[in-house]
Amino acid sequence: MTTGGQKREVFALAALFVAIAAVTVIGFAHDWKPPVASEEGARVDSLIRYLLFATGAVLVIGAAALVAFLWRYGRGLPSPAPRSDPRLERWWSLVPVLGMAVIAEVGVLVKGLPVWKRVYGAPPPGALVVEVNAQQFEWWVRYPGPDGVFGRRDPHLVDATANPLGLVPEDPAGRDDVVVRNALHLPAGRPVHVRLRSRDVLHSFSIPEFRVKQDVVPGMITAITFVPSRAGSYQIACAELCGLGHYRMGARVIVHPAEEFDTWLEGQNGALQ
Ligand SMILES: [Cu+2]
Repeated sequence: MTTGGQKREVFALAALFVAIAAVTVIGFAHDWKPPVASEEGARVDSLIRYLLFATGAVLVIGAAALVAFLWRYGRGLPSPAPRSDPRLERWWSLVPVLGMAVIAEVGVLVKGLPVWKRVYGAPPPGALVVEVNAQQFEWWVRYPGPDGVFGRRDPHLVDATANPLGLVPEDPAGRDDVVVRNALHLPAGRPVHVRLRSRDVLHSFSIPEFRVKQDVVPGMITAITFVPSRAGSYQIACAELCGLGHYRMGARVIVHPAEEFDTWLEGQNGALQ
């Protein structure tokens, strides 16, 4: 091929890389997520930002190097470089691998692990413990009531209208338990420990503003902790296809200022009272 033809190819490639880089940068610059409303969510965002910028920088540097080499050696001129140099190649395999490992590990260890510990570690003392029960196609929320103890449950006692969670009436701890359908009331600024249970199939407890998404698995309890940081009303959406009614398996999270939440909870009757 003529030198002119190759020059055009290099220009076209350079234009392609610049376009990819521009789209990437513009895509990163725009915040596609809903405004964050939990303390952990802010940290998750920070981790995502770090990984996007770090790997984005690697992409741009790599593409620029590729174009530069094409420009320098891709014009049909005899290359001054030796055809192969195993030692150099080994080094230039090792350096990017180590570089990427450092970028990833810094993200995971420095930024990721502390968030993981907050979300999946033991809840801090004073955390509000709430039970969220998923079933086709609704969410049942249970608070332990003034005694702070959840009453026992028996699957045989489940009754769709009278006793949806199968609370055992003989258990005094369960008498003051507060049960709410499709609404999760929470206080702002206080750690919340959510215990997730499913009555039937796999569901997923997802609150985009909290950056929370946790599978709800029948036969086991999954638990997460987070601190709602902003009063407001947000959507809980089931994020796991769980049947024909999956699309309508939604509920609201209502985050109250702390005192308002206490007033709300005191105003609720026990499920079995
Ligand atoms: Cu579901």
